Amino acid sequence: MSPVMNTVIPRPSSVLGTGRSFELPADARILVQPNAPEVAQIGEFLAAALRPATGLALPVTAGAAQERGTIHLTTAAADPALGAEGYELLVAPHGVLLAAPRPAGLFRGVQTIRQLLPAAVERRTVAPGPWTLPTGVLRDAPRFAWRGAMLDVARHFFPVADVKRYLDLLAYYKFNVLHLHLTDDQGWRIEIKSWPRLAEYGGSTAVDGAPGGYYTQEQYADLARYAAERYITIVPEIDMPSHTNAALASYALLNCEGEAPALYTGTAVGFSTLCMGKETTFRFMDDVLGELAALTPGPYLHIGGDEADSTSPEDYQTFMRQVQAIVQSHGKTVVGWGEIAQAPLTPGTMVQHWRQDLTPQAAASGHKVILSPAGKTYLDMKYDEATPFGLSWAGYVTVQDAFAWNPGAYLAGVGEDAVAGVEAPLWTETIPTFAEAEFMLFPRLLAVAELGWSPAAGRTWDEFRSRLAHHGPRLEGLGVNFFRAPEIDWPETL
Ligand code: TNX
Repeated sequence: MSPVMNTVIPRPSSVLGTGRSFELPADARILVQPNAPEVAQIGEFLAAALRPATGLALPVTAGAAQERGTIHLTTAAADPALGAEGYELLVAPHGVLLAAPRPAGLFRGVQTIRQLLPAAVERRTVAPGPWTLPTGVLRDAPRFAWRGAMLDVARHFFPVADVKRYLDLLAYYKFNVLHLHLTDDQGWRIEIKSWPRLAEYGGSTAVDGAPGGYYTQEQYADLARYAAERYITIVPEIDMPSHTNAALASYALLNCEGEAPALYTGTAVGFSTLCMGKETTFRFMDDVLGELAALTPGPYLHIGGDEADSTSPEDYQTFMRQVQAIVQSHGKTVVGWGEIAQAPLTPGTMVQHWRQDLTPQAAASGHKVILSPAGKTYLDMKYDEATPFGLSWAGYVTVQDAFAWNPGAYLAGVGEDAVAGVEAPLWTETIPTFAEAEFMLFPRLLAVAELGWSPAAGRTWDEFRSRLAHHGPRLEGLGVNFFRAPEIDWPETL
């Protein structure tokens, strides 16, 4: 059977198969543009991905011209119209050329190369070849600039190794944002040097007595670096003014009454609030957001703002006015949940829609929107009544539900131009470890990847469904604990 080019997820903008194949020879090399350390690093990433299963040495060497039997990576002479993350891939019977105007585009193209090889290439031990790619020409660039996933590390804590694994999997499907929900009533997960009890005490708990934990600043910086090597931006969230019981429990002086509540391990929402009548609250916000801004190479700080049911409307306005000024003073852009659209927004502030809210009004005054509608993108929702964990307040979310909607025409009055992109949150009240997380994320996350990256034109559920089936063995090779959704005709296992 001659290999085909149209199994890639997310679906590339254009693919022209030419019906032959290129087989990696025993002495295959990865050829990188000379004097371009970033390109060489991407070449090393590709080699490291392919070596374990292929058993090939795959040396990475510098070279400006194409050579037989190589995969050639270059930013020279690539079409600038491909943009910040686009790339062009030419697979000929004698070798591969990957060209992109920017290194990020090469990194995205490298994921396509991986996906064009047999699924067994994702195994971590030597597998039988031959290691062939289908020949053809592929031109590709993303539809949206923000292709995100959110992990709630507050309700249950996920150690650094889990987050790195998640970053690896996100990279494979061309995501470029990982939003970390770092704080909530049940736990504070980031070390703040000026307020050490937040992590030490406020981070000691999780839902239902599960182990707590937090990231030291060194660990967080390491995660940000690991993400950057995958061209993924980490967007850290400090959820305020509600969802703050862990902070309020850690410092009595943050409470209006001067008394600290107990730590909380339940799953109710909306009961806690920062005290807007206290100067200390604003010093706290400035210290926390200042340290976080200094640790964060990306341009965004997420300030939460959701479900502030115990904050008066006047206090909520005060909070929003102050928090936007503070974030701006630290050189970052504010992102907040849809509720923030109830308050006056500073130019540049982005709104993350998750349920019925005033997002359309914010969009009308020029604010960019991130779409996370719960009934489509909340991957903590059960697939169906038989799903062993997860919630169902927004309904069941099948793979087809996650796939079959158009972000550019989802909210009345929020057109394609107002949409920064899509993001799939995983809230973890019922998700104790990353194995359960994988089960909820996969395969629905692949539908989100497709919505964020691929053109809407020509999109059909039937076509996606058959392409998704090819990813069963890939996810298996990657060791992912995925849900064998009955909607998909999964092929024989690896
Ligand atoms: C709503 S979405 C919340 C979270 C919960 C989630 C559970 C949002 C901004 N707030 O606090 O974890 O529902 O699905």
